[in-house]
Amino acid sequence: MRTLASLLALALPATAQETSPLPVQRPAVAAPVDLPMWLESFRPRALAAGIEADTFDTALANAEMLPDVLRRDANQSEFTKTIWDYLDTAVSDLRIANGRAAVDRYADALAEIEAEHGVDRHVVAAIWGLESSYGAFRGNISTLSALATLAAGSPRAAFFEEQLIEALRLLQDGHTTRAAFRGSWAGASGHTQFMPTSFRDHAVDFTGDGRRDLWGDDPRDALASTAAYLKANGWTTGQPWGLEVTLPEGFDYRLTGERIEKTPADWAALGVATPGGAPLPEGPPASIRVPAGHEGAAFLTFPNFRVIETYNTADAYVIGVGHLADRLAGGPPIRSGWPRQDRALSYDERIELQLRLRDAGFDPLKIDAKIGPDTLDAIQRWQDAQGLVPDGYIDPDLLRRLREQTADADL
Ligand SMILES: [Ca+2]
Repeated sequence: MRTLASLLALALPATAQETSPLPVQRPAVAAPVDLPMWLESFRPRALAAGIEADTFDTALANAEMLPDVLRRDANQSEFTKTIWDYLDTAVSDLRIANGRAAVDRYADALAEIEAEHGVDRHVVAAIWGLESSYGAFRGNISTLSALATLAAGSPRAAFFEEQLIEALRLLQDGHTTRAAFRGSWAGASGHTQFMPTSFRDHAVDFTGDGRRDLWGDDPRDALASTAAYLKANGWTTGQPWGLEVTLPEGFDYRLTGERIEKTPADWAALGVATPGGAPLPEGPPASIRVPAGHEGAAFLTFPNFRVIETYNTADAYVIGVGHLADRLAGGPPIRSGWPRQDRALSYDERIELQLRLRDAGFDPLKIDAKIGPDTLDAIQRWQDAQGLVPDGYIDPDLLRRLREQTADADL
């Protein structure tokens, strides 16, 4: 969700850890918190925000401290995977088949939702597919306990306290029950894993029963709410999220990355084409992303890419949603291969990469293990200076080259 941008809520398994030659400062896991004591201090603030005493006392009577939730909150950056491993799971044959069945089953509702909110039904279904396998796995952690734990013990306590208050409010207003209110460790819940503030701001009652029920077996409120959320975050009706493209021999990879935008016509003039040879669609300025560098697939991405990013900022997630949506609509698999021999860098290695880039004079601006636009830009400039293809792709080989160059540096 938008407000969860930094959480990278992809439930991806961590890669195997390897010993790094650099000592790295890791985020600390918060000390255990006395939850009953914290709830007592929180109670007046919740009541002042409009939560009734009865609601508060009943809803949180059995709230539990969940140490594992705090551990995951602190270790979130460990969750990393190569894009091809991610897509193998995210857009598996089974998820495509289940998705096509789900789109058939809810065809009427999805058509109505698309007409009302202007968001492609296959994108809505793809988010449902990735967030909960079309409702099959909605998460089983008590949302109230998870949010209370995080509000009491996370470094982002204020954010989670607001989520907890909105969670109490939606219970108070009867949208779901305490028993049904379960989801992820980070407090997202329901068919499409909404945070409580996203529920407050965007959820809609599609079924007309007066409840905005994102948690029951009927997914229609959740599907409509997801469309409403995307619309509110700027979805452009009728525009694709992106599409796979081919880049010509000798393409200047300094032009890749979200910061460079050109119209499809301008990209076409540079030799960018569709894999099948059809003309590029007309559209607004778009970027070229190469999530696995010049040895992997390239995508021309339109502004709707950034709208899906408000759900989850990981490029792999957005491409997963977009590609799954295309497959649900009958589109072809991604045609380019991937450099499958490579592995993802660990958290420690990404920190080391950023430190070494800075030391080499290509400052990534932040040392946070996140490979965002500033780090990508620094990598591309460093690659260019080395005479490498400036595609921004990081792998163990790139880190090895950086280590060689900065071996004597005092980091
Ligand atoms: Ca409803």
